[in-house]
Amino acid sequence: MGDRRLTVLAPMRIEHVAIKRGATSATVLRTGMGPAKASAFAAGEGRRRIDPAGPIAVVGVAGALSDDLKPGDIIVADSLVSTDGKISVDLPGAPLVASALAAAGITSRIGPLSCAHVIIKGDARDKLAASGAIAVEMESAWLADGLGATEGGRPFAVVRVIIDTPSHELFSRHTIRNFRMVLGKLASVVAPLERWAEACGDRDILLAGPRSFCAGVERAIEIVERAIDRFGAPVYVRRQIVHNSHVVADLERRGAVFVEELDEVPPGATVVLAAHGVSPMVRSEADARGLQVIDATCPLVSKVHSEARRFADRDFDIVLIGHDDHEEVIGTIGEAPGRISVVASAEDVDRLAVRDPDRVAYLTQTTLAVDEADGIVQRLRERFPNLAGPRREDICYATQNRQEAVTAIAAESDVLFVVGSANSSNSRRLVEVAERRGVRAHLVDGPDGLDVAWLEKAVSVGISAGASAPESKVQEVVAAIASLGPVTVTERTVVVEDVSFPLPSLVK
Ligand code: 0CJ
Ligand code: F3S
Repeated sequence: MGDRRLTVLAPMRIEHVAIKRGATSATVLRTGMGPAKASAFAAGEGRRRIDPAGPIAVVGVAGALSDDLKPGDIIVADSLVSTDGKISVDLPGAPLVASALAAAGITSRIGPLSCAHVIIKGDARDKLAASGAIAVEMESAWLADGLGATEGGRPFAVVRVIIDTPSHELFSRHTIRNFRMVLGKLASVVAPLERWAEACGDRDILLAGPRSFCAGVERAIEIVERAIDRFGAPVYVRRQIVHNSHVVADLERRGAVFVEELDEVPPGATVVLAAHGVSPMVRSEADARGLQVIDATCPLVSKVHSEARRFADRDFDIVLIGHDDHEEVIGTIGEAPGRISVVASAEDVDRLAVRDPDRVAYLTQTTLAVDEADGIVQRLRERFPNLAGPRREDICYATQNRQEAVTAIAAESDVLFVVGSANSSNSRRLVEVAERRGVRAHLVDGPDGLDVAWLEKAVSVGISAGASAPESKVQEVVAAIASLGPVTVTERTVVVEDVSFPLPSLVK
């Protein structure tokens, strides 16, 4: 790892001088300015002097396409498109480059770069901005194309410092002053790029299976999509349908409106209740407001609700193992208010006060760590030998399978990433399960959450995803890691899931 030297490519002489000043171990080469010189460099000196698999970073100035950016702002390209449409390069490792800059206290913006044949000025900037690009320069696409970055496996980064903006164009009176400041910034990004290059190398990626969406999450998302199709946007959803920022953002784009409480929903509108379940009080409130309710509560959560009612009817005190601020737990408590005590640890069990030690039952949140919950149940049995419980474990099949799959790859992983949002209980438990198996583990919402420092010296990388995390985000994380060098991807599937739940009649 990191045994290949970084080559930094600087287009203009003035950039080359500044960048050389910032380099410690990198080779800094001058390519010349513009597409023709960049292509000629790639075909000639570039081929001769650059290690064919070594990491390359193009560093230089760029023009901003909107006034959101100002001179001195630093851009990390996540794609390059030439204005003639002939070259298009994805750079999925941009978040890793940005993380190396961030570790050095340098803030950057990730976005698409346009690569033009001529200096872009005036109205031409607005036209290019419409393509989605945030800045424009004149070399990177041709360098990437000529040096093999388009074929994958060759680490390639583009970091540009904004020199001019639509309201402060190049060769205005601001240019000289800006140039001095910008040259300092060019020098400052080289050491972080050397750090990024340290993490470049070949890797094995182990994908835990099963991972990502469970049957309850698939169903919940489908319910919202079908409700929008059937009843038209907006369809209101109480709370996050599942605890994942990407799922929520995607459904918002399609016409879902997420609310915290039902009083934000107009009378008579359609509202979907999230997968984690609600207290009966919420259903009564929906009735009182005349709302059309579509219930996306996972059937496995509904099962825990009916167990709570069953034990409450038999006059048991109920101990619910779970996290008292979690929506699922709040919903379950609502089934038997005053009867349920929540415990999150064996120590909590010692503090419990019950009416009759022979009439105590336990239930669990569906997304707990199996090993942790087992310890708590054991302590409950020690205190209450006649403890009653559910007929079958409440921790759901999907939670158990994902934990088993993480356990299966943990021993072989130097680092393990769990894709999932920070408020996803089952995703967080996967991180803890991995850590208890002795592997460094990190929860990431997607590639933007990755830190290149975590990948230094990590040859074997395990990846899993919580039940609410889309597989597309897993693939983006894989692509980001593959931007550091060739990867071998292996799936390790401990069990094949074939669970599905029927849809509610309103959206069948
Ligand atoms: O409790 C559930 C119905 C699990 C839903 C899927 O996962 P997520 O992340 O939305 O929820 P947790 O925070 O409960 O894991
Ligand atoms: Fe249901 Fe378990 Fe998924 S409770 S929503 S199947 S994580």
